[in-house]
Amino acid sequence: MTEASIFTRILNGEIPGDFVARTDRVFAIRDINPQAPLHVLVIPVTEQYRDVTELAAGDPALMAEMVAMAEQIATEHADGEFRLIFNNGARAGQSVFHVHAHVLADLEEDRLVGF
Ligand code: DGP
Repeated sequence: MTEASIFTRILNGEIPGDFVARTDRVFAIRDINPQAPLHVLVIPVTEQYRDVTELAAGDPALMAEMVAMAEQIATEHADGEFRLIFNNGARAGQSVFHVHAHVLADLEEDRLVGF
């Protein structure tokens, strides 16, 4: 058996996490290294999809649930507008291969490029 991802370990309570939303299929935690005033990771409970390419092909409805959760979080914690970023592959900055979306909000206009 492969080792559980860091996000699964957070979900299971083995590692602390700052949860901001949760359904039976998707959960959201604050990023440990925030790049914006609001920086949350939206993550499917299943870790069967490594990246957004696999997720979109395997379960587009789950991807839509992630987008809906991102919108809900941006509305509750910011002004409702947000960036949604999937790093897809190590050379694109992906370090955790349990698919997740970065939700960035409360952005300053001069910091829109670079992450
Ligand atoms: P990526 O580089 O796109 O795979 O994003 C992984 C993100 O996960 C990165 O922004 C930092 C975050 N991260 C890594 N370890 C932890 C952790 O233990 N707790 C939390 N909250 N976030 C973590």
